[in-house]
Amino acid sequence: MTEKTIFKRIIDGEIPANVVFEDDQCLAFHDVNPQAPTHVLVIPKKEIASLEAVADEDIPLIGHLHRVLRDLARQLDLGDGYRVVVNCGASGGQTVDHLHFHLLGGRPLGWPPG
Ligand code: DGP
Repeated sequence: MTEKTIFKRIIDGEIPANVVFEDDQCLAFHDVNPQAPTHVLVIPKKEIASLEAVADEDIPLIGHLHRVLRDLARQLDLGDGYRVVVNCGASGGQTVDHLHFHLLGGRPLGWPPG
């Protein structure tokens, strides 16, 4: 059996996280290493390794996650603008093999990213 990812351990309540939202499909919590004044991660409770691993049956879930991201941006007062980032694969900067969406805001965000 493969080892649980750190995010699966957070979902299972084995390690703590600063949770800002939870429902039956997803969990949102503050990133431990914030890159902006607001940096929240939104993750599906379903174990999906990366964007590459998203199946057709997951499309409604992905839509739901984006509605949660939009609603969290409003709740967290990111009305000036924000960024949603998915790092995919090693060269894409992905370090945790559980699909996650970064919600970043609270400062001007430069472009292009590094
Ligand atoms: P990525 O590089 O896209 O795979 O982003 C993984 C993010 O997860 C990174 O910004 C740091 C964050 N992270 C890693 N471990 C933990 C943890 O145990 N708790 C929390 N809250 N965030 C974590």
